[in-house]
Amino acid sequence: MTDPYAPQPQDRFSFGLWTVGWQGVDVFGPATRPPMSAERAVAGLAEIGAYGVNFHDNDVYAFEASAAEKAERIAAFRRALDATGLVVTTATTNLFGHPVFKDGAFTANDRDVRRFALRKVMDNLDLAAELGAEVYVCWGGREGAESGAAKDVRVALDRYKEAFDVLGAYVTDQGYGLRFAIEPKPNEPRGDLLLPTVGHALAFIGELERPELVGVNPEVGHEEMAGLNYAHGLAQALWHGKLFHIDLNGQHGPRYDQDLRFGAGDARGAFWVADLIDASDYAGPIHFDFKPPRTEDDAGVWASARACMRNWLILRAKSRAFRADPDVAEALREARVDELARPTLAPGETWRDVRAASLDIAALAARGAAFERLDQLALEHLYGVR
Ligand SMILES: [Mn+2]
Repeated sequence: MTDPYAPQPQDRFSFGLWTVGWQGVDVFGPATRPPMSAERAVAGLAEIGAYGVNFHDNDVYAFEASAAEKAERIAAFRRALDATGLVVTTATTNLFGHPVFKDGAFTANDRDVRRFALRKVMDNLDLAAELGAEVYVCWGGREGAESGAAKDVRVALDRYKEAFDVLGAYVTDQGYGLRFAIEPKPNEPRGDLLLPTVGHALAFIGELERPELVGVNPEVGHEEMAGLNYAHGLAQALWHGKLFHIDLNGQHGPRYDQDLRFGAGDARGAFWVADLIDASDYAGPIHFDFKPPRTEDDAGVWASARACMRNWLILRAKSRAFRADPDVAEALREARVDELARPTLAPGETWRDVRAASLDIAALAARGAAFERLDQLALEHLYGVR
């Protein structure tokens, strides 16, 4: 029997090179695993059934690499991509690791740092375009502050906008088909980060010179660190036509960024994410941005990467079974979920008709919403008893 939860190319699963390549360095201790080259990450991801990869410039070559070393590392990465058929779906820039970025990149108070950051992004946009990436993720890793007077947030947002305007001009002038996806995060590594949630990022995008080039890349853990409902954030991004990419992982509420494998955090939340994305017109990769815990050896790294894809396929199957269940169809009707799609005013009506209509408020107030039965059906599918 074929495994229904085996990844297929049409599932478009992708991983950041830094996920399986994470050495387990945290604030309390050094690496627990040896470095992993980009070509080994690509080969391993192809072996477990991934479709594509995302990379930071410095996942492929070191920050300090000479021109010759950089060329050699990029060539090895390319050979691995060619040998495995893995696609570069996405790329991004490391604007947070090196000490030069300790006060941020696009919003560092130091103007020279901001100019260096833009140059670093443009260098990697060239490589991203060459390798066929369609989306360029921008996580403002250290764009933020720990103290009030150190950062004038309104001025920092001027500089943040300026950076996206310059980069938008760059990809347009170069004729690249790349679009940017801002990845919000509320805090960590800075005390407070700029563009902390999907909503902040969507509002910011509306102020840019080329808003059509910029969308969002919401991450499960980042929204849940802010106590928010990730599926709701995705839904609003879809509503705005701005869901350019997704970063799937797991998190247990407001605490440090756990980057657990997808499905290992809030399982109920993950079910609704699979349900939403499966029924949406989102056409980007199903991308995982997680960290195999520091406890794991190499075998554990690949076990957790495989599990991300498997959990997605399991939850997607459960969501499809939920949607196909006749009891669910009846419960949805009872809960009047379809009625929400009906405009509040009928064609030709105006506010005058609304004001004139007589309503039985007491009867409306007494009417139950019938949501509990519906939600219990979802839980029973999730718990595997239906
Ligand atoms: Mn994270």
